Amino acid sequence: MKKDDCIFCKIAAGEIPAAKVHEDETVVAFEDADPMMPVHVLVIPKDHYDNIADDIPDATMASMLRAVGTVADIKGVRDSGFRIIANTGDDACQSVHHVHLHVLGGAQMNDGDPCAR
Ligand code: DGP
Repeated sequence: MKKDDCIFCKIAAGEIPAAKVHEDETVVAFEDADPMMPVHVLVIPKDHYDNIADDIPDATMASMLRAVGTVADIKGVRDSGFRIIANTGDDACQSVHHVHLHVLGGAQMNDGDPCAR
């Protein structure tokens, strides 16, 4: 499913460019346009869901989480450590309403930060 006027749907479909890190039949991972850390990759499903609390099929959820490990390997942060964040809704400052996991790493973090927007 694709949603009109969703920028991440357009990235998933290749209609607008993104620096892709990983892709399979279910998910795409690409560099965040405004990185907060040396490693800042977004993992999205190709199908549109508004946020992590949407009615996401189990297989799609599993693919997203599996992709996190793949991204960590590709970006070289599996051993050093990384953080995943899913901003959800207004209180969490979700700005793009297509579910995405921020994969953040590449530098020492402190408790409580970074809060991905
Ligand atoms: P959030 O605030 O959790 O909804 O994060 C949305 C992220 O998406 C934010 O870190 C910036 C990123 N972003 C927004 N538009 C684009 C885009 O067109 N391309 C890429 N690569 N990233 C984008």
